[in-house]
Amino acid sequence: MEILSAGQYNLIYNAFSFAFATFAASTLFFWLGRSQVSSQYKTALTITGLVTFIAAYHYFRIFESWNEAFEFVDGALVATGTPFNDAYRYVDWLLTVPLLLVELILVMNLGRLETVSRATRLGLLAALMIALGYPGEVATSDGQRWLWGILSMIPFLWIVYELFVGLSKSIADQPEDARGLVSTARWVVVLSWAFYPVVYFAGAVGIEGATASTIIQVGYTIADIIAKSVFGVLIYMIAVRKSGDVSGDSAKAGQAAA
Ligand SMILES: *C/C=C(C)/C=C/C=C(C)/C=C/C1=C(C)CCCC1(C)C
Repeated sequence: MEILSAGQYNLIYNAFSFAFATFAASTLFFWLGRSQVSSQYKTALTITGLVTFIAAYHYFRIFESWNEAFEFVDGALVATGTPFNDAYRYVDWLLTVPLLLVELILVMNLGRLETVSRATRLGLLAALMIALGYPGEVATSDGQRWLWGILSMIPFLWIVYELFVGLSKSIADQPEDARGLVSTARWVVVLSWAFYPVVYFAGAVGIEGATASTIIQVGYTIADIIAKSVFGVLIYMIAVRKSGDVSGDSAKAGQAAA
């Protein structure tokens, strides 16, 4: 990696440190929050905390790797020769991205069959999207980056389609006071996720250098915080609201009986 200015280096260093603290604190919040929701939503919060736990671990490793890749010698930043390990990100995504979709499905409290089929389909699509993106991320030619990136866009667009078309009836069936939050959660997924391919393809149109590295590292970090912690808070709010929402549950039971 080309040498960054001390300011750029510190900005990235602080972003990684901030993300680690955010994910660690989020994990505690989500797991302790399980006691605030009724039993059918506890698994959703367990998984929400698992996602931020996995992310906290990886940001700790990313932070350490960043620390080892550079050092200051007489006030000047130099590379130590130990390469910065960017693969932690993809390993993290491979685990957390399917789980994020499972969170959303679980908190919607759909029927058992629908939960299993939607969570499986969305989870597999998400894993496929990340697995297809990786060869392009580490490729040395722009052509390869384009090829794998476009292949990865197919499951991505399929997920967006599932969230807006496949889930729209289930969202309409949510209790009225939770419907808006569920719809917001879906938008947070789509908008925060859309940021990743933008950053990725910026690397395929020749944006390079220290400024690009700074944008990519800080940009992915901000997107991760929104996609995992901010989204998690929405999942938590939906679970709390639906737990207190006796009328919503009985309306649902009424529908099932009819
Ligand atoms: C917590 C981490 C999250 C939510 C990561 C999400 C990552 C993506 C939505 C990545 C998508 C990509 C494409 C759609 C095409 C180019 C390659 C990727 C992997 C950057």
